[in-house]
Amino acid sequence: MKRKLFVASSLSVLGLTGCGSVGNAITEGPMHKVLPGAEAVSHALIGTHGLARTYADSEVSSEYRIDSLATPADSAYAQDARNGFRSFRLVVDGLVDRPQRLDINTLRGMPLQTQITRHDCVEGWSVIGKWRGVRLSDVLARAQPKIGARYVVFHCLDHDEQGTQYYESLDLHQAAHPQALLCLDLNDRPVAPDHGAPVRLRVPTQLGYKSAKWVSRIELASTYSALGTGKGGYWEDQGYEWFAGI
Ligand SMILES: Nc1nc2c(c(=O)[nH]1)N[C@H]1C(S)=C(S)[C@@H](COP(=O)(O)O)O[C@H]1N2
Ligand SMILES: [Mo]
Repeated sequence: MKRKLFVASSLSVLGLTGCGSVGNAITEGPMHKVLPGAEAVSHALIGTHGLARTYADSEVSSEYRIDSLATPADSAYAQDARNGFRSFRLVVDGLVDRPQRLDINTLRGMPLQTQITRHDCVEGWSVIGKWRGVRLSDVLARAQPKIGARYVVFHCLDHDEQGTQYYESLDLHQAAHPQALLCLDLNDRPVAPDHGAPVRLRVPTQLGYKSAKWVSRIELASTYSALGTGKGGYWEDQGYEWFAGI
């Protein structure tokens, strides 16, 4: 993703062009007033809780490509990785009634979901992986978001060459999706450092850049405008669409 920016907005509707009549109904119908553009089309086609397709074990890709900023290289991360991330705590804070600091054992003790889904990078490649993790909604429920919370912001451990940290965000509605998982395992092994260990988000209903790796803090917020340049994510700040539904 260090290369050129593709036009994410057109990509996110590309997969839907076979359903022109639905698209027209949306742009002309009453839903158009509720949800703008691609988001309206995607919600109409898959429903607000529409599920991403799942695959068989035999369809899992033999190699899972890597696409991100560099894996955290600091000695604390490397040492914790060697120790099974014993010191790691996933912080959940912001507009919540019960801030959380969850260690890996606590996360593994929660109900684990397994899903074999396809990861679609905005640059045009896809891989199928078997992911296991806890539902994002289960983690949020423990923290009890306050009334004013609208967004779920993922703060990550990696940063670019300028020192800018990767971050992403979903709204609470997207975060409640049953396939939005905080993943601990990929293909029956703990997620490798290069794929975002120890905890990485998977949102199979949206383009790959929404699936934040190396998540260390989940912040509930009323807005994301104070972060970065205010667009809701590292790549969004550089021109990608905040809504990346596929
Ligand atoms: N923290 C963080 N998360 C990230 C990225 C990143 O650079 N940093 N890249 C995104 C992009 S563009 C893609 S396609 C996927 C790639 O995940 P993978 O490297 O596990 O295949 O991670 C996403 N999540
Ligand atoms: Mo990507």
